[in-house]
Amino acid sequence: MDRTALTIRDITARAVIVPLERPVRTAVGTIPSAPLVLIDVATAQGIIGRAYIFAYTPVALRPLALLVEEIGREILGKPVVPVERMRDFDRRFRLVGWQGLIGMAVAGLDMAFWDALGKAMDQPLVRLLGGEARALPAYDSFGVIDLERDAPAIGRSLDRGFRGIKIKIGDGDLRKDVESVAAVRRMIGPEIALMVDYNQSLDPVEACRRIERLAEYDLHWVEEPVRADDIHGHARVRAASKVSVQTGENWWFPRDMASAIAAGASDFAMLDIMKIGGVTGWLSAMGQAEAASLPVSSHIFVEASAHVLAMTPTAHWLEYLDIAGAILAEPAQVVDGKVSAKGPGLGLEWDEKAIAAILA
Ligand code: SMN
Ligand code: MG
Repeated sequence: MDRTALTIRDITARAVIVPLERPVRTAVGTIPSAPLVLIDVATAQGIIGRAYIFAYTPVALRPLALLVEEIGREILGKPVVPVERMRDFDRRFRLVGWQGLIGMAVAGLDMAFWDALGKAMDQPLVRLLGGEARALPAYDSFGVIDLERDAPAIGRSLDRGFRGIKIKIGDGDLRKDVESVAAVRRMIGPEIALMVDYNQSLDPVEACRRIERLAEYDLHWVEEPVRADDIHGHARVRAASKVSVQTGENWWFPRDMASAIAAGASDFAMLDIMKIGGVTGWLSAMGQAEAASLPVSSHIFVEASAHVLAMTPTAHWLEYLDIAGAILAEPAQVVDGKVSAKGPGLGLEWDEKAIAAILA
């Protein structure tokens, strides 16, 4: 009997605003809490596939939830075969395009489909895909920091065994960037990897100027120094900088990644499992990264990323930035600075009591 022969019976999407341990302060704005759409794909066989997607801003939250349910209505009765459903979505949305809420909704459904298959086989998704749930080196991801306020938390990160710390910069002038980077480098010492993230806030000339000045602090990477969609600007900065360039969290589906690779935009690839097109999109993207010898790191989505990153040939770092833990029955665990995938499926079970308290 084929336990993975599942049929889509019902798709629901719930909009919630999830509290964060600390706001995500970036050079281009602050995310005080996580607007998430919780997706449940109920199958005729009784299995429920679950996933969440991140709307970034509350204004997109309800429209995104509605979009998931509208798209879901069109596929009721179809088999839970993620690759076929993605092929259909590709054709169905060719005219409107993947970028934006459509792509986010499609990726969320894809993740829920794969979750359902893992649950049907009672296996963590990584095992279903032929990998193993190995412990992945993670870095603790901070926003723009205020050392007085954040020093205790950075200390706790080191106590938890994180071997990397990321901070966001670019919210002020170069002097402020240097102050933050120098202070954190002093605090964590020379052995811990230090990453910085400009969140697309500079132009290429200013980015080169600032990176030149920051290079003495042994930065592991400088992330999104310029606009995410300026792949040639990223390539210019990369060609001029001693520090490795990281980008990719805003690549929409594997074709966007292919364009960035062709432009020589980055030394690494930071894949966001939602924007890259879910598990199906990630499987395609990881092949591109291997062919281009790009080390792959994940972007938020800790739980699902732990599965796909564990089987990525050029796996690099898992970003630990927990945006969903407050509504999960079992939030992702960090053990000695590492994260391992857990199942079955993606290992997501909702904490319905916590959700009831914050339903948008
Ligand atoms: C980031 C951006 C938006 C939301 C969460 C995190 C950031 C990162 O660019 O890389 O962590
Ligand atoms: Mg980033």
